[in-house]
This record gives sequence, structure tokens and C-alpha cells, in this order.
Amino acid sequence: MTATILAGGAAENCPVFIVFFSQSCSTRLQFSDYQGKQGMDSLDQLVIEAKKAFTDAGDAAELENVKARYLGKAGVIPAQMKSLQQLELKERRERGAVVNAAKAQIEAALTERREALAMAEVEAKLSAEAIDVTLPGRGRGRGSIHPVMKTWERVEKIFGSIGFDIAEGPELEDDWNNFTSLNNPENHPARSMQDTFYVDARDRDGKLLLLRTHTSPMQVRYATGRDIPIKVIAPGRTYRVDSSATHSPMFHQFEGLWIDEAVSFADLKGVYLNFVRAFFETDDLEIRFRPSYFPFTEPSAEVDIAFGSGPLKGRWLEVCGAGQVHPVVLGNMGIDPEKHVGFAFGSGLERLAMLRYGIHDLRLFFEGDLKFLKQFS
Ligand code: 2NL
Repeated sequence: MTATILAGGAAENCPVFIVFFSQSCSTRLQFSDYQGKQGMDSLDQLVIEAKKAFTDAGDAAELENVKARYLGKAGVIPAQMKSLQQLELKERRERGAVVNAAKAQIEAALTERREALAMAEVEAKLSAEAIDVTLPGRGRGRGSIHPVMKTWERVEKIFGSIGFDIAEGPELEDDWNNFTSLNNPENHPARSMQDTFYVDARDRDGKLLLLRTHTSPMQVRYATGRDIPIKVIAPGRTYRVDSSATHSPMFHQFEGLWIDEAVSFADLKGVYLNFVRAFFETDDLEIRFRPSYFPFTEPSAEVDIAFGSGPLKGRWLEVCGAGQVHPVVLGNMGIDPEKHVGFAFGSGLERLAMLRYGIHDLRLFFEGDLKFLKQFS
């Protein structure tokens, strides 16, 4: 317990030292301290000291504690009052008046301090809650179209401009539309659980439903029972059990299908070259076909492009798989392969977006990072 001298008689006519024992309010001031010859002086001293103690109280709770020392039942003023009983009537009157005056002064100081603290509290609250009405609003921020969706829209616009219709279809597919109609053998690895997301539900043949692994089923659905010519593109989400720096389990493709009486590879080349030139906004671009294999086309090709300028200048970039629609597939769509021919192709929308915007990491498309996305607003 520390003893603190709160008020001391620096002047020689003021011999009273008042000692407080710290905080806990166990402080006891002996009323005799304020008695005797220097009665008047020591009561004046008491008032000064009480005023200082009130001023030092930092909040309302502390102030009430301090008040108890002076005005509380066991406080100095009631003790002084009690001591009056020992005095003669005349002296008691005089002394009583002095004690009452001191009490009134202490009470006034207490009231003043209470009001000051209350005011300070209100002011602190007001400034803490202050609203700067001149600050600009936070706003809601403006969204923007995802680069893959921008690419999707661009593809639809370009093919729309040369007379292609746009097919739609479900992402949850059945075996026929996703695999069997497209001449995928029963034991083809694409059908395995390792490559395809199967769903715990079956179609009418008892076969498991699946998340479509390519956009072809939209074209199968579109072409089946439709009059020739057929000229359509099918953009959409596709799913494969694959996740790495270069593969996402969900990605986007678009496919094209053109069936008529005499549609050739030359038409395929013309259509695709027109598309890439429009898409990349340059005619300084070459295209080449390499032999390939798909179960749904025969013959099949990979399509590469090469820019004549820019950062990718001169590099052959694979952008598309294509081919003449397999006669079995035409038959499965209800089209007579003896009368009609045509081509189909498919490209990845992420791949095209990466080439167009110079994006080097596929994962950026799926992370939702605003720093990335805002660049396309
Ligand atoms: C690729 C390869 C291709 C097709 C998709 C197709 C659709 C029907 C009939 C025949 Cl309905 N073929 N689509 C044909 C060849 C290739 O895509 O690598 N895509 C990213």
C-alpha cells in the first residue's frame, strides 16, 4: 500500500498533512486532523483538497468513490458534524456554521465536477460517432463481365454474323447425347470414372447421368430431327475430372456444326479462318491443319494458327479440333449420311481468351481475384 501526500502545508501556518492510502478507498481521514486551534484553516484546507480530489477523478465512478470520503456516512464531513456534539452551545453554533459552509462548498464542487464529467462523456461519444458528411460515399462498386464470358459473347457475335444459330442444352447429360451418339466406344477411356463426373441418378436406360464432358451433346440435341442445312454453334460449360495448372474441372468450350449437301474441308477452313481473324482483330494471321483423330469425325484435324506480328509472332498455336462429321454420328442424329455431309469443330473458350488478352495462367479465370477481373471492366 502506498501513501501519497495529496496536500501538504508548505506554508508554516498550515501544519496539517493529509495522507491518502492509495486507490482502494480504505483511506481514513481522522476528523481530529481538522480540529483544534487551526479548525478554520484545516476546513479550508479540506475544501481545497476535496476540490482537487474531485478534479483528479477521471470518471463518474471514481468521483462517487472520492465523494464517499468527504460526504459519505464514514466521511470527513459527517465526522466533523458528529464532533460538534462535544462543544459548548456557542462554540457549537460557530463551528457548526463553519462545517456547514465547508460541506456546502464540497457539495457544490462535487456537483460541478459531476456535470463536467457528464459533459465530457457526451462530447467523447459525439466525437467518436462523428460522421464526416463531406466524405465521398463508399458506393457499391460496379461489376464487370468475366473475360471468359466476354469471349463467349464475342464468339456468338462473330458466328451469328455469318448465319450460325446458337444452341443451348443441359449441363447434366445422359450417356446417349454425351457419348454413344458421338460414336464413343463403350470402353473408351473418356467414359471412365477417372475422366467423367457421374451423378447418382440414372436415365431411362439405367445409365448414370453425368456432367457433360464437351459441348457436342448440345449439337446432337439441336441437329436431331432438324431440317438440313444445319448451321449452329454451341458454347457452354463443360466438366472433366482434371485439376492442375493447365486444367480446370470446369471449363468452357464452343463447337460448331455445319451440315448441308456439299460442305467441305475448304468451307471449314474458310469459316474458321474468318472467325480467328475477326476474333483477334487481325488479318495478319495464318492457319494450318494437322491430321488427328476423334471418334466423331473422319477425317479429323487439329487446327493451328500463327500471328504475323505481336508477342506470339511466328509460333504455331493449337486452337481447335475439327473434322468431317462421322457417317455413324450423322445417322445417330437422324441425318442420311448418303445425302448430307458437313464438318464440326471445337475450341476452348479459356484458351482463346488467354491468347487474346495475354493471360498466362488458366487459374486466374477461376480465382475471383478483383485485381485480375477489374482489368476487363
Ligand atoms: C476439341 C475437339 C471437336 C467436334 C469437336 C462434333 C460434334 C458433333 C459431331 C461431330 Cl455433333 N463432331 N464436335 C468435332 C471435332 C473436334 O473438338 O479439341 N475441342 C476443344
